[in-house]
Amino acid sequence: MNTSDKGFNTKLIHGGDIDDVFGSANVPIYQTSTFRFKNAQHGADCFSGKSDGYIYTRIANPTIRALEKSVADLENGFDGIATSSGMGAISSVYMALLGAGKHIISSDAVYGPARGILEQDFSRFNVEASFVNTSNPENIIKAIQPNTCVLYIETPANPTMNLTDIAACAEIAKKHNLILVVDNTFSSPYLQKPLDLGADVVLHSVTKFINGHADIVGGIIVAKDKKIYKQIRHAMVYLGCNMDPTQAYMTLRGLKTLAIRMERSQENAMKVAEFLANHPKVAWVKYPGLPSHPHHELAKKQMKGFGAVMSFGLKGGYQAGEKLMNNVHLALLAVSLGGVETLIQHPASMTHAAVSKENKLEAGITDDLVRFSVGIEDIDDIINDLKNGLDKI
Ligand code: LCS
Repeated sequence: MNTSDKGFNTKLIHGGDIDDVFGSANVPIYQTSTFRFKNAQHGADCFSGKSDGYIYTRIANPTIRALEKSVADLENGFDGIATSSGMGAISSVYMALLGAGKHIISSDAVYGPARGILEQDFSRFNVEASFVNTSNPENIIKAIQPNTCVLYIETPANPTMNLTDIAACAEIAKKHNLILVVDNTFSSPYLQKPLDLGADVVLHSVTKFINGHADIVGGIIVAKDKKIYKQIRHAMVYLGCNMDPTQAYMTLRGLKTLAIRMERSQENAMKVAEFLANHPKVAWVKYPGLPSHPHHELAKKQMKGFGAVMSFGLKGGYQAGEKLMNNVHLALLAVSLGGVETLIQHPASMTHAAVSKENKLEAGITDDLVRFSVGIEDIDDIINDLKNGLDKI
């Protein structure tokens, strides 16, 4: 079904439909590496582009295409490119858009390896990178060089929960001829649509909210126009970080409930944030839904809701945080986020361990920062779990 004129929930349920031979209600898993050609001419036509038949799963596969088209429709983009992981999406975008002698400006607070791959790997190919606090657009303008070609932002950012004004970045990018890439993992297309705000490329770790069930790792990229889409697809296919058909099937299944999961988890998150903010042992809470968040007004402007992730610090610093993490039982002490289950972790020693101490502090990833991703369990149980953990400190 063509769902381009339908509502968000209808797109979630029917966006992945394909016209398969047996009329199955769900997209089948085409678990095949290769596809038979009708004859030699058909094979040649598939390779030359005269026919759009499938060739080989690293290049394209019907189950994966269903997910790609579905998410592209949700993000209002030209087309999508599914990848083996969120880092596969980021690497493909960097490989496609950067080159020797080029410069990229990135938010300083981004998922650790998204920064690490620029500092440790792309730097070896003479790609320059500047990491700035993109919450203040002035910092971006100051960092622009004649060779800058990409502006990469993550909003809300992992794990500081800082927001960046996407429309303001789009204006800067347009003026200075930069490609604006937005990591939309923390919001999902349900809460935020970067392409509508002027971004050129949006990407996700679908491991998080899009799949939502902590049972696969995956990524996706959606480009606004055909030229950039083709550039990134080429890089993904040549790097070989394609998604697997079963991963795509699992993601399509999780995607169907994205809106209702997000609604429930952000409703819980608001209550958790208020509970923490009023707790005597808590020093600070950063959740875009709290009026105390420095970018609360921006959150109201560019997001449809405040999401389900927050960071906080305890008055007893890291030691108190460590005690809390060891004394919660419903919240799993685990990295990742955006699933139906509540998770707690310590970014400075876990997800962002590879970022240097100096860079962590500059980006606001302090040692006391605990990250909390709120699931869809009963709110009383989540709060009681935190309450019991805090009582042990
Ligand atoms: N972008 C963001 C914002 C992320 O949080 C992550 C992973 C990625 C990209 C990379 O995606 P992946 O390759 O893992 O699918 N964030 C993680 C986290 O905070 N804990 O574990 C992984």
